[in-house]
Amino acid sequence: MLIRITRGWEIPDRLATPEALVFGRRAVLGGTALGLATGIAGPARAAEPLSLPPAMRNTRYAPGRAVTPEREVTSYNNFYEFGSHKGIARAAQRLPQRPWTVKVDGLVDHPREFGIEDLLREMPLEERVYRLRCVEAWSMVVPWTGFPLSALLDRVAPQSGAKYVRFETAAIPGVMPGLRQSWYPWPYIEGCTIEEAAHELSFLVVGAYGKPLPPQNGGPIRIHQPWKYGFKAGKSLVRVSLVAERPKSFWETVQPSEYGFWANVNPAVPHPRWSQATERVLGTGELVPTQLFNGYGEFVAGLYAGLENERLWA
Ligand SMILES: Nc1nc2c(c(=O)[nH]1)N[C@H]1C(S)=C(S)[C@@H](COP(=O)(O)O)O[C@H]1N2
Ligand SMILES: [Mo]
Repeated sequence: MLIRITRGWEIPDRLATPEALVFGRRAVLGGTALGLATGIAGPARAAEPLSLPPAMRNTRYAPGRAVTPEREVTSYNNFYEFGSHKGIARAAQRLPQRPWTVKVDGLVDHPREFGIEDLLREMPLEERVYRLRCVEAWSMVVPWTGFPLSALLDRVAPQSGAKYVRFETAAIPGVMPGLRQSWYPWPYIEGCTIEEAAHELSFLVVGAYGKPLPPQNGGPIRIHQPWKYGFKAGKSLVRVSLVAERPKSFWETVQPSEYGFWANVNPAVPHPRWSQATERVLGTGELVPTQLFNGYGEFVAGLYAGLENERLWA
C-alpha cells in the first residue's frame, strides 16, 4: 500500500531545494524559535539554540495520508505530567531540553549513559512520516526525525536474558505540575518485548517537521511504535532498561481492564467504553476507518505469530 502522500502541505521552498539542505536550514531556524519560546515561558532554558542535524526522508513507510499541520500536532497533546488535558504545550516549555541524558542499562554488556548530543551525533538519523493513533480515537500523521531503537540497543549489547525493554520517562516535580496528581503511578513507564524493540519500525524520535522535537511532543527524545496505540509512545525518555520480566506500564497500573501491555491497534476490538472502528483525523476533523495494526500489518503481523492467546489488542 504505497500511496504517494499529498504534497499540498509542503512548504514551497522544500519543493525547490534538496530536502537535506532544507532540513539543515529549517533545523537551525526552528531551534532558534524554540530557544526563544523556552526563554519566555520558564526559568530553565538552554543557552544555545537547539538544533537538529539534517536527515533524509526514508520513503519505505509511506503514511497513505496527508501530513497533519504542525500547529495541530504541537498544540493538541497528551502529556499527563503537565496536566490531564490537551492544552499543555505552553506549560511543557519549562521542561529543560539540555543537558539531557538517557541511561541505557539492565541486562546488557555495555551499559551507558548517552547525552542527547551524543545520540544526535552517533545515531543514524532519518526522517519517517508515521501515523499515530491514540486510543481515544483521534490520529495524526507526522514527519518525525529519529533513529531505529535497534541502533541504540546494538551499542549496549543486550544479553540473552533480556526479554523486554522498559522505557522510563522524566518526572521532575518542580517542572511538571501533573505530578501533584499523586494517585497516578509516576513516572510514566512503558514497555515492549525485545522482538518488538528490535523491529525496524520501532523508532526513537528526536525531531518533528525538521526541527528538534518540542517538549510537548516528548522532546528531546521519545519512543514511537506506530502500530500500537499512542499511549505506548513514552515521551521525554530518561532511561531504557533491558529486563527479564514484562514491565507494568503507567496506564496498565491505572486501569488494567482498559489498557494492557500489547495495545496493538485493532478496529474490531472496541475499548470497553467506545468503538475503535474509526478515528478523527487531527486538523481536518474527518472520520476515517481505523486499520489493523494502524496500517502497518505488512511489517509487524509476523511479530505476533504464536501469541494468539495474549491480549494483543488493548
Ligand atoms: N510521558 C508521557 N508520555 C506519553 C503520554 C503521557 O501522558 N506522558 N501520553 C501518551 C499518549 S496517550 C499519546 S496519544 C501520545 C501523544 O503524543 P503527542 O502529544 O505527541 O500527540 O503520547 C503518549 N506518551
Ligand atoms: Mo493516547
